[in-house]
Amino acid sequence: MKGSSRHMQKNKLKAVLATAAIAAVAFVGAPTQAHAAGLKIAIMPKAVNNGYFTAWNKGAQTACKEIKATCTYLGPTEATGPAQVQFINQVIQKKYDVLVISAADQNAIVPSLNKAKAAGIKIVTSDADVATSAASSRVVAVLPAASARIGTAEVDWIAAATGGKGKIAVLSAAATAANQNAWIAAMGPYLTSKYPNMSWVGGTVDKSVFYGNDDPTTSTSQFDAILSQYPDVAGIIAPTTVGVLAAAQEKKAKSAAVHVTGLGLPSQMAPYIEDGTVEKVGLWNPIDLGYVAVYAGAAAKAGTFTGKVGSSFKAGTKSYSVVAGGIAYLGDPFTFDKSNIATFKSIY
Ligand code: RAM
Repeated sequence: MKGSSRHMQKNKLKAVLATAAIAAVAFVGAPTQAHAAGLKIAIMPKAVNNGYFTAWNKGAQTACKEIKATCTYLGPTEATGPAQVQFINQVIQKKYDVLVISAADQNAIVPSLNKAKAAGIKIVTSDADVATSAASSRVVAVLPAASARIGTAEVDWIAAATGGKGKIAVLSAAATAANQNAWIAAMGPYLTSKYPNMSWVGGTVDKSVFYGNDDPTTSTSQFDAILSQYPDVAGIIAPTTVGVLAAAQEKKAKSAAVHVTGLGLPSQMAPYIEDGTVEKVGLWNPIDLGYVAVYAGAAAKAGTFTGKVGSSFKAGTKSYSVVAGGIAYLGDPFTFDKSNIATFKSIY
């Protein structure tokens, strides 16, 4: 009786997750708002050679088709601000109408964004924002979820893996990225207050962060650096799809005892979740994130969306409102483990 009701519950959960996964892409549907056709929109990732941004661009391109815009995916192969600046200059020269950008560096790109803004280009940051002090350089930031939700969730995942014990390190992207930095800032006090038997390898969270710069080779060598500097490390949180993949691969190659979690693409992490190298990772749907960001930019160009706190825009069937800081949020991340990875790995 117990067993069969558990089985039913499991099936029910599977059905709910499958529906959630489909719902996550389902609102990529018919346009709900009139936009001028023929807009020229630039979609700029931190770096083009990152699978996360390939998915983000997929959603962006879907939105572009729906609103009959011409969208170009362009950006550097190295996730740095100076490398992005060269591409922002091209966007200005080629007179784009809208720039959707994930900021590799929260400060270094701001002067170029201000030039673009002065040229009449509507700028939407998406995924990674500029510094709070530079918020006026963009119309709105379309971000996955509140930073505290993302950062604290990752601490809960590593606590579940380590049994709530031991020393933890962070394998991040670039030191200049606002998104990772905000998530890491939220991890620090949460781990200390919620998990008395866990601590940071360096004493505090900021002394426990290693930067892999969203580069697979650097991420792998930084993973190794954590293990050699802190041989008793119990868990590594990698709040970057590039970092968590490198960590899983290197953990497996070295048969390292350390637990690994973070923000991973289910399609990339599936083999490591299926073979038990990694218990659980999480992520929002990057396809939806890119989709929503394009709609925000097009509405701003059409003059139907100001980006002011309380203003809103539509993307597909949903409406998004701007909250404090000039931010519109997508929603909480999903988590992926052995129970649902098969469903999610085929989506993104
Ligand atoms: C990497 C990038 C991106 C981040 C994801 C989780 O792909 O750093 O900005 O949002 O990880």
